[in-house]
Parts: sequence; structure tokens; C-alpha cells
Amino acid sequence: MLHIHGSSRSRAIRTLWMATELNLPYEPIDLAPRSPGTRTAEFLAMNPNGAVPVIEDDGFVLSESMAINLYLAKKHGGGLYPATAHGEALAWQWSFWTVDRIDRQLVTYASHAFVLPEAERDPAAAAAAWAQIEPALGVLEANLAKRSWLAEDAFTVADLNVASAMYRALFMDMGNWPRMRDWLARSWDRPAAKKARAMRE
Ligand SMILES: N[C@@H](CCC(=O)N[C@@H](CS)C(=O)NCC(=O)O)C(=O)O
Repeated sequence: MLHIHGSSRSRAIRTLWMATELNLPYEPIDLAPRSPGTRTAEFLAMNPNGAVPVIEDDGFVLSESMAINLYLAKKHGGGLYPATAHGEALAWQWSFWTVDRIDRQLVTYASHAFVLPEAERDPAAAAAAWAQIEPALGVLEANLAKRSWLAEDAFTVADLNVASAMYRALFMDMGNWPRMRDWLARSWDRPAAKKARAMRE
């Protein structure tokens, strides 16, 4: 049995989307980031970083949302995991790129631009994050001028990993990056993505 630790209002939404794409039965454990449940000895034994998501898959424990999704897609086959070595490598490339260039930056930007109550926002933090996000969006836009999806001719875990990390961009004006905006909309328009969103909103 697959257990998914992490609230849908956290990065666990990425794992919930993937499990839904794959039609996997799973038990959700609704843990909010930094909540007491993530500070127990039992949880820290699974992820000493104290962060969600974490999965337990028949006793196999894995953290890091990108790695979890690559693992689940590979294990359960189907078109979501690229069929070729090149496609697989591109899924790794875009997943690592997302962690490096998008993930934390977008969370920081959104928090300080529109998520936190106004009194708690730090405009300088938002501006510094945006300065890193803007060129990354340009990279994505240029790539999507060459192909419709990131790793293959169809939606794969590469698209899911990047698009799910860009959840906050759904609420931002992406008009300067029309191909990226279209790709993001196509990704989040999938039935599994809509179900994952509904768990959160
Ligand atoms: N790189 C990790 C980041 C995980 C992460 O930072 N999760 C947040 C919630 S979205 C968390 O649990 N933070 C609490 C903490 O780090 O103590 C991943 O992608 O899974």
C-alpha cells in the first residue's frame, strides 16, 4: 500500500497529482508543513529534513517530490515515464532544473507578492525571487517553441514535475510567456491535475 504524507496545500500536491494520474490506491496522511506531526521521531526517521511530501510504498520510504514522482512513474509504467533513454534523461534534466531555478523561488515570490497577509510581505524578497524566476520562464518559453511537451511528444512526468511546481503561476499574469502559459494550462487541464487542485482549493 502507498502512503502519501503531506497536505495537498504543500508540495505533496505534486505527489497526489501523480498518484491520481496513475490511478494508484493510496492512503493520504494530511500533514501540514512544520506541523507537530512532522516533528515526531517517527516522521523524522522517514525524513530527517522534517519536510513533506514523503511516501511509504510497501515499506520503501522516499522523500523529495521530484524523486517520488520519477519513481512512481517509472514503477507503474504507462506513457507517463519516457520510453527512451533520451526522454528519461530530459525528465531528469527538467526535474533538477525545476529544483534549481523555479521551485523555492516561486514559493518565495508568491508568498511575498500575494499569499501572505499584506503586513507579513517583504517586497525585497519578492523582487529578489522574481529576478531569478524571470530568466527561468524565458528558458521554458524558448524550449516550448521547439516542442509541445518537455521530454517526449506527449505529456510525461517531466511536464508533471515542472507544471506542478509552478502551481502558483496559475494565479499570476504569464502573458509574457504565451507558449509556457499554454503548456501550463494544458498540463493543469488534465483530469488528474484538476482532482489534485480540488483537494487543495
Ligand atoms: N525539495 C523538497 C522540499 C520539501 C519542502 O520544503 N516541503 C515543505 C512544504 S511545501 C516543508 O515541509 N517544509 C517544512 C520544513 O522544511 O520544515 C521537495 O521537493 O520535496
